[in-house]
Amino acid sequence: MCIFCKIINKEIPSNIVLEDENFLAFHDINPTRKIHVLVIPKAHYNSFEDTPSSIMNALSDFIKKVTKELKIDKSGYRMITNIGEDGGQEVAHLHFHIIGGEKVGRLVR
Ligand code: IU
Repeated sequence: MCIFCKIINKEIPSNIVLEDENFLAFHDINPTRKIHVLVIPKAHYNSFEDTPSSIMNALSDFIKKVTKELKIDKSGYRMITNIGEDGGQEVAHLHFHIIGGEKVGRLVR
């Protein structure tokens, strides 16, 4: 079982922001900004490439609830999903990074 599936099953503890039947948002263990939250579907998909559009659709609604909960929906944030080897994906369970709480700066450094 993958590490994020273990987090979903509460076999590994996490600092949860929001959870519903299908999705989970939790604070990244190694935050890169003041706010760094990961949003994942409870069903396992390796990456964006494997994820059905129906899941993406529902996930986008859940992410907006998460950004409201974090109170960054008005100030803004960056949303990233890394895909595969060249994309720098380390955990093979679809996840969106929600990064903010401060100006995150340019994407390309
Ligand atoms: P990536 O897009 O696959 O590179 O991102 C994986 C993220 O998962 C990375 O930011 C890690 O800090 C984070 N993470 C975590 O929050 N908890 C964990 O147990 C593990 C990784 I392993």
